[in-house]
Amino acid sequence: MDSGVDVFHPMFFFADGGKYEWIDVESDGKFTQGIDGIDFNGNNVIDANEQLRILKMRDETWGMLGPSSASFTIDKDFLYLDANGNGYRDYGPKSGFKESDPTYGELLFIAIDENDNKRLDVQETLIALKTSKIRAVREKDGNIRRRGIDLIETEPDSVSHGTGVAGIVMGGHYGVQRIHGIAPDAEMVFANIKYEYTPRFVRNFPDLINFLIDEEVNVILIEDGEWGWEFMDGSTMEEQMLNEYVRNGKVVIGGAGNLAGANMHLKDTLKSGEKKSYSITCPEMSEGKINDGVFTSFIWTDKDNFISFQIETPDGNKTPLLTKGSEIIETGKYNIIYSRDVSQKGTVMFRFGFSRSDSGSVEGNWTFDVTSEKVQTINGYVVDVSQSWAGNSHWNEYTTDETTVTFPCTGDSVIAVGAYTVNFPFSFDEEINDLSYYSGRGYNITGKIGPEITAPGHSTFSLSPNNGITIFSGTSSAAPHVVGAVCLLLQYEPTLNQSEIKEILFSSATQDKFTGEVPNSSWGWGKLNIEAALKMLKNK
Ligand SMILES: [Ca+2]
Ligand SMILES: [Ca+2]
Ligand SMILES: [Ca+2]
Ligand SMILES: [Ca+2]
Repeated sequence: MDSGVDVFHPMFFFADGGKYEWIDVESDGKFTQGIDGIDFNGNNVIDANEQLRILKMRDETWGMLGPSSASFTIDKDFLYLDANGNGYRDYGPKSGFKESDPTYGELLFIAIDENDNKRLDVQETLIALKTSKIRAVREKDGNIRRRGIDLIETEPDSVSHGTGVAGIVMGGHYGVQRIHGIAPDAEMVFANIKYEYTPRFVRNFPDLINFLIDEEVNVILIEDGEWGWEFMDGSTMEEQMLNEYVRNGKVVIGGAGNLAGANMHLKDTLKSGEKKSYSITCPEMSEGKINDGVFTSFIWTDKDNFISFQIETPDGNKTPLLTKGSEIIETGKYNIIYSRDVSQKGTVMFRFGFSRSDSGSVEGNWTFDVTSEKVQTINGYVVDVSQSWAGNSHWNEYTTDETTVTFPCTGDSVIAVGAYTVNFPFSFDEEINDLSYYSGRGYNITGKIGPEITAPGHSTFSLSPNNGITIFSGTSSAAPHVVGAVCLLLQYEPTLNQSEIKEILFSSATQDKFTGEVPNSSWGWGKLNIEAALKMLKNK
């Protein structure tokens, strides 16, 4: 469940198109593009439509993977048959390719570096790619594209997030690329998220979940995290649908969210009758958008406690005391929507949305005077139009990283994955192998531990649309590492259910000086250790 996928990325085709020898036409002992090729018609000549050229991967890693060269990099780039001799790779329906065409364009090859000298030698084999690893895509408007029918027509991944996630799960080919996915033999089905303007930003979850269940996928990976206007207690219809799916023997995994470290969550314990003030500061512009919608919610566990709220707008006007019900009220130039709701699990959410009738920015300080009837711990969340993890609009008091695992990873059956830092730290004071500062923490409001396992999340590398290799970070990167690991376990033993998989993953996870004693609410049961997990399964 994500933004979509680039169905044309070479890393998303299986190497099932057969083995080929290539001919070194000028006998210079090396691959020469546009001259060397494959003698398909057996006439002992490389004809004009038999020449191979290099499809360079577009390196967006700022040199983190080393310098790029213009020549063929055998553990990164692909070769293609330049069948029309125009010097570039034609692909897709616009160039006349059809669903039945392998690799949906001019034929792609990987080169097998048998002697491991990082170059393509004359006697070394090429393997043609053929079949897409993508079985189906449900597009944002509900249209379903299927491999073998019309997958070639799939809408592009304009956000590029899903392509990055897919690369970590199943991109590439064993023993070929330096950077490839965890489970290259896996297939994926995509349910493309449609984003909305106000929380919940993803409203088509039930449709997406139902589609994936109908497709009988083994593992659902949820790539969305929301915190505004959510009960955060696993009570929603969507989370219960996932419970049902797991009860049927399947697996659900999601990124714990990147909400820590950005002051978008506060936690405080109110005394009986005590009035406390909390405030948010909202910028005029939030990540390039006019900040014309800011959303806050307070949640607590005692539904019989009627906590009251009075809000002071940035221009100094105050609302009446609000304790229950729901309404849209005008206060000066601002519109305030509020409601008090109780979840099926008894969690109370008092939510607010701030906007202006002239659609202007709600910039400035908003203050909440909060009075509780009883002793009560409350959690406050804020999110704005940017829908961003960066904390553009943020709390000024009582902020904490606790209870920052986001919906729908708050679901009882979702394995929430935290992120730790590998390769390159985010900042100078962040240590390799330590928890990424933004990785969502527990405990959840229900007492669930929060993240249950952690995996590499920062800085990791994956794919981007249009033949890209890119930096891809966050719990969004950590979670597909765990999905890939689960795919490998299922490849070995297809009958494993979620509780069996959890037992293997959690008991094989690495504990070190960074994780400390496990389980804990930052790391769960520790760091994903795929090798140990597979060995544990094999030795069972
Ligand atoms: Ca040559
Ligand atoms: Ca020929
Ligand atoms: Ca061409
Ligand atoms: Ca070689």
